[in-house]
Order: sequence, then C-alpha cells, then structure tokens
Amino acid sequence: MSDVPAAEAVANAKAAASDVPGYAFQHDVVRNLICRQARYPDIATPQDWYMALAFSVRDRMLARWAASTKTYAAKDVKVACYLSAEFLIGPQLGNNLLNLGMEAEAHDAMRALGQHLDDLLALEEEPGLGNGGLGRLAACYLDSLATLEIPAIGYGIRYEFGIFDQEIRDGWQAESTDKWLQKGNPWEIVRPDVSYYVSFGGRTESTTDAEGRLRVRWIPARQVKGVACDMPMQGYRVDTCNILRLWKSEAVESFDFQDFNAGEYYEAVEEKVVSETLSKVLYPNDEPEAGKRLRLAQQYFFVSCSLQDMLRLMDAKGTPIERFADLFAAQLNDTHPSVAVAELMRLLIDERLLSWDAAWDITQRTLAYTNHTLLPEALETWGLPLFQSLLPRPLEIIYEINRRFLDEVRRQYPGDEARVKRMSLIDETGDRKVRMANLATVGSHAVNGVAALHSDLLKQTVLRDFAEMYPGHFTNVTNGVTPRRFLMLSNPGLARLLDQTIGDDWTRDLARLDALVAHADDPAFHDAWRAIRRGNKTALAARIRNTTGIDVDPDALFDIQVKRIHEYKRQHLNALYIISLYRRLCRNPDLGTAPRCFIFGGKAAPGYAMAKLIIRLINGIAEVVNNDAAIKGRMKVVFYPDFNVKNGHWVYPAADLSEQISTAGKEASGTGNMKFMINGALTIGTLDGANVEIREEAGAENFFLFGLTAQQVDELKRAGYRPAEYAQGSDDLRDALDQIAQGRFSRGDKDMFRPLLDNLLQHDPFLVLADFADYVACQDRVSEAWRDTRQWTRMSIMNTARSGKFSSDRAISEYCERIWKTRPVRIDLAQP
Ligand code: 26Q
Repeated sequence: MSDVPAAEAVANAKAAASDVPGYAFQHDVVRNLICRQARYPDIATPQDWYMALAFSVRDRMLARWAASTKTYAAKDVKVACYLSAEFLIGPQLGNNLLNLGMEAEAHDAMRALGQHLDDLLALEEEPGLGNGGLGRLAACYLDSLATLEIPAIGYGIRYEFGIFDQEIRDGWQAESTDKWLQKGNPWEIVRPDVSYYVSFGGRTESTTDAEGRLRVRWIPARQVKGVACDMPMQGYRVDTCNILRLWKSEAVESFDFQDFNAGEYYEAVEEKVVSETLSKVLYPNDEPEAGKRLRLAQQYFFVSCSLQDMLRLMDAKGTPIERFADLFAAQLNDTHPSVAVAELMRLLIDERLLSWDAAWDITQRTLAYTNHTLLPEALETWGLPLFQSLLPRPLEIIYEINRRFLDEVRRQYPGDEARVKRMSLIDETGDRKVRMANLATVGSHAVNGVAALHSDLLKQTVLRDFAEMYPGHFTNVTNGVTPRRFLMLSNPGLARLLDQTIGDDWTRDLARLDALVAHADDPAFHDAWRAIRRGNKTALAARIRNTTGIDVDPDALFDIQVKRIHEYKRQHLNALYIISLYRRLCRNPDLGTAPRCFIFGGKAAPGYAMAKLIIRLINGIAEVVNNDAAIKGRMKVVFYPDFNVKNGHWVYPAADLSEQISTAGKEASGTGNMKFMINGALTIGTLDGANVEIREEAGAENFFLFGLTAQQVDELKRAGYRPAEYAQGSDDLRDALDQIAQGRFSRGDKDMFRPLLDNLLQHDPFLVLADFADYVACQDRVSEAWRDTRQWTRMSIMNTARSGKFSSDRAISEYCERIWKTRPVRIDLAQP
C-alpha cells in the first residue's frame, strides 16, 4: 500500500478531478477512472487504477500517433510493413512510460492517488501473441523502427487466446488457456471502419472481358471479414508512434435475421461462429500435427487483410498502382506469411487488372523473406488437396509462378532435371505439397538468415540452389534485441550506473557501451557493478521462493537456461551435467566447488512428448537435489514456471551464466543469448547461431566455449554416429544415465524416462552424448573462474561493454539500408 493516507489520496483525486493546475496527469487518470471505468476513486480497485493509468498513457500517445499517420500520408515516404503471424510484445505500460519519458511523472501521480506504480505494473496481463524467439524479434523490431523514426506498420493476427499458460503439477507441465483479454485491453483501438473481406474455398471461372483480356473470377464458398485492431508502438524519446495492426475475424454481416426461419437462423449463427474461430487461438510451434487447415486459413486471412490495407493506403494517397513497391517494403517473418506472394499477385492481376509481368515485378520488388530455421522438419509445406480446397485461386497463381520459374531454371541449367525437382514450388515426392520456403524465396528480392553462421548454412543447405541462381538476393542480418525493454526497463539499476559512468548516449546507440572497457579494472566500479547484480539476484530469488517455494542463495552462481524446450536446445545436456555434479558432491560433500543455482524456464509444445518429459526430468532432479541436506545447499535446481516476456524481465538481469548449448548448426540465431549478454552474464555455449558473433564481440577470453562445430556435427553424422559408445566411454555419463534409468528422479518409476534414454542411447539426433564430456570440462572451467570474483566481474563488464552489436537498432538499420530502402521521417508534435 501507498504511504499516502487514503483520505489524502481521495482528496488528491478530487482536486485532480476539479482540474487544479499542476495536476494534469493525475487529472487524466481520474477522468479516465470515472469516465471510462465508471469508478469513483474511493471504491476503485488496483485493476481499475491500472486501466485508468493505461488509458491516460495511451491518450498521450494518440497525438503522436495522429501526427505520425498524417505525416506519412502527406509525404512521399516508404513504409516498412512487417508481416508476422506472431508479435510477442510483452507488457506495454512500463515500456510506454519509459519511451514517453513519463516514468517519474506517472510514479508521482499514482503515489498522490494512493497507488504504487510497481503494483499496477505487475497487474498487466501480457499479450502472449507468439511462441518465442520469432515473435519476440518482431516486437523488438517494432520498438526499433519507431525509435529510429522509420515509418512502419506491424501486421499480424489478434489472437483471442495467445500462447498457453504453463503450470507445473507433480513435476509435469500442465497447460491452461491464456485469457489475456478477459479484463480488456486498454492499448487496443478497434477500427470497425478498417475492414476487408477474405475469400475461402469454392472454385474459379475464366472469362474474357470486354477488352478481350483473360480474367479469372474466384467464386468463394465463404467470406470472412477482418477488422483492424491497432496498438500504438511508441518510439523511445521521439514523437514517432507507429502502429501494430492485428486482424480479428468476424462473420460477414450479409444476412438479415428477419428473413430466416428458425433452422436457417441457427445455421447463420453457426457460420458466424466458424468465421470468428479464425483468429481464436495461436498455434504452438513444434506441434507434430501443426499442419492444420485452420492454421493455413489464419495465414491467408491476415496476409490478405494486410495487403488489401496497403493497397487502400496507396489509393488514399492517390499514388498509382505502378508505384506500389516505392511506397511499401513488406518483410515476411519466416514462411508463415509467404502466401503473400500469391495473394499480392492475385490482388494486382484479378482486382487491379495488371498484366502478369507488371504484377510480378511489383511483387518481387515489394517482398523480402527472412528464414529462421534450417531444421528440415520445420520447413513449412501444405498438402495440395488442403491448399486447393481452401485457396483455389491462390493455388492457380502458385502453379503459374512455378511454371514460369521452372522454365527459367531449365533455361539456366539445361538438362538438370534433378535441380528442377529440388527447386520446384511443389514437392512431387510422395504426397504433393506446396513448399512455402521456395515460394517465399522466388517471390522476394531479398532473402536473409538471422545470424552469420545461419545465413552461410542457409546458402549451403536448404536454399543452396536458389543461392546459386540468385546470389545477389542473399544476405545476412544478425538479430538484435531492444535495449529499452531488456536493459533500461528490466535492469534500471544497471542502466543508472551506466548513465553515471559513461553518460546516456548508449540508450540510442548501444555501441557506445564500449566506453565501459575503460572501467573494467576500476575497483569502485566493480563494487557498484556487483551490488546491482546482487540486488537483481535477490529480487529473482524472492520470485522463485514465491512461485516454487524453493530457497536459493543470491550469492550462488546463477546458471540459467530459459527458452522453449526442444531437443535441439539440449536442456537435457544441462540436466545430465547437473546429475554428474550432484554425484560428485554426494561423494565428496566438501568438494571445493562454488554454490550453484541452476534455473530453467520455458514451455514445451503441448503435443511434444519428449520436451514435456525433459521438463519432468528437470523437476525430478530438483526434487532430489533440493531436499538432500548432505550437500549443504551447495546446489539448487529450479524450474521457474510460465516463462514469458514479463518473467524474463526478472531473469536476464539476474544471470551470471547464460546457457546457449544447442547442437551446432541447429539454432538459427537465438536472441535470449543477447539479452543475457547485454545484462552482463557470461555465456557457456557452442559455436551456434549468434553465439559465434557474441564470442567474437566479447573476446574468446570472456566466453566459455565447448562442443562440436557445425561441420564436425555433420562429419560425425556422416561417419555413422553411435551414441552408446560415448556412454560406455565415460563413467560420469554412464552413471548419470543409470541413475535416471533406476528411477532416482522419478520416485522409483523406472519406466518414466525410458523414451528419453532409449532415444539418447540409440539415436541421439542432437549429439547430447557426443558433447557431454566437453561440456562437463567447460563447466569445470566456469566453476574455477567463478572463484576469482575480480576476474569474473571484469568478464561480466566486458560482456556488457561489447554487446552493442546486438541492439535491434543495429539490425533494423541494416534492414532499412540493405533491404527496404526506407529512411527516417521526423515527426514533430510541436509543428502544427
Ligand atoms: C508453423 C506452422 C504451424 C504452426 C506453428 C508454426 C511455427 C510457429 C512459430 C513455427 C515456428 C515458430 C517459431 C520459430 C522461432 O521462434 N524461431 C526462432 O527465431 C528466432 C528469431 O530469429 C531465432 O533466434 C531462433 O534461433 C529461432 O529458433
């Protein structure tokens, strides 16, 4: 509760309500409380105050939003459109206050009203409109686009239910539906006037029009209406406020209820229900059965609405269609929106009556594609029967794109039919499928991977033929994360210390953190650095105690692995190490090893049994280790439930060691690795994804490297990998596997982990056993390094100092210059 007495708070609210000068923001909050929430201050709940505060902050953004929109409409500017099935934007209130420079003002206003800002911030439900890295990347990019004053629109889906909430019951993951909209979303502005129809099913008909042109008419079986739901995306300390436009599906209101008899009435209602189902729920990735009809419908739905919206914006400006690609750059965030290639062609040809060649030229110049995975099983394909029945006209267009494209392949590579087969947009081996990565690549003028290694491997593996044919199209843009949310907002203590030490230039140009190098050996700076880190660890320890009941020591080494649970990310490698360390401690309780706290977090796709079993294993180990008095609290194991953006705010600033231990060649980039580094964690990692560049930037001496390289992984697999031999060759490893098999971590149940053990010993597709020994050795180097506090602190400082490259501002600048050709446009509120 606040230190302002209740009576005084109410008096303040009344004073604010009667517009006493100096109460401007308080006044807004109280007005919103009364006029929007229909609550009076004396009976308002914290939730009511949160809503009133959020509306007041939103009101401040509206003027900037209007100014931005007006400026973009009036000037000849190019707009970057980021098409993504996911935007994992996280809680908005704190970030908006930060970007508007209103934190102190809001804090004071709420205090005068008897409320604590931190308590209200904690009430916000996060919009979980994404699975993990890819969705969060899209959100970081919107923050950077607005901050760099680039005209931009994020286009996606307004899922009613986002990623599921995770609970741990009996050591197992239990899912529950995410009800983020239950209490309303104060950031959203629904625009019933901005809506489009999207067709599904039915058939096509060819006719010749009056001018003798061949025209195709799509006679759909049904249509769904997409309505725009906008969220403001405020730049940091600039007047630019862009929008995130998410589409919600609704029934087309073309029936008049009075004309129906009872039976038809219920059918009509059912039609409405089906239409609204489209934007109901986010699909989890890594679902074995992800190839659902509804998912393809979602993709087409949001892509079609977004492209129609761009065309409408162009019309409103009075720009001729031929200039479409000068007005918009559209980025495809993975293949999820890649049906845009066909849909833009359809809109230009069928609805705007352009010739094929003119339409193709515009399409290719507008679109660009980012690939986020090399895993062959994760490359999106859709069976032809499904595609045909849902999207008959777009499929016709895909066939025609393919026909022309394969003609070109044959021209360039005469006689190479194997190449034609590989490059075809249609996979003809087995059940015929549309290959979405091929479609996205052919329809784009630029294709990029998300880290240097990944972009190289992309050109050598899944897109090799395309890279040979269009070498100029391929480029790399290493991912980045926003330093506003992941440093300033979540680690305010460190941000303040940085300001005091090197000035605040780093907030707009993260490369300036390099100036910290000059302080890397300053003892006073070391003390301040460690004090902040200890505070962050204490705060995380309190959260761990509240959510799991486990007591952890803030002075222990916090060793953290948070990310989606997946075999390629190898949480089980970490688990095996923990078991081996535990055995060593049991045998020698006085072993001079530093106390360690192993913290895990992350969701497993509901249908991914192996991932769920890994969660169970971690919890099984935690149960044994945490309750063993003999090891004197020298190690603790925690599974922190429901890891999401909000929880991440507590986790990244408290980490000493960041676990980035994927099998080399499998993690496209990783972005959690960057969040940890910026906050001063050291990385233990393989040469995978952006780890390679993190190590380059930090310096090899400030990074714990282990494991096979991507090339060695490849060679070992080709030579015939026999995982059981590694188990035979290592006491440590054999013992760890044996203990699991004996039921040590499953309350005696010897069957529970059998699928996991069988898989490791017989297949081990991600080379856990092959990398185990080197991982253990590397962890021992970590423990050794931790003993030297001064040296560790220095390494921690060096990591933050050298993290500038991993700002999403740098990444977005590269997209703007190399791919989108977009430029900043100054928005000035002060100008009329
Ligand atoms: C696809 C079809 C049907 C249902 C779901 C999906 C689906 C949804 C989400 C497939 C994949 C995703 C998410 C992928 C993802 O997050 N990839 C990560 O992207 C990050 C940003 O580039 C990288 O840092 C990570 O390395 C990459 O794994």
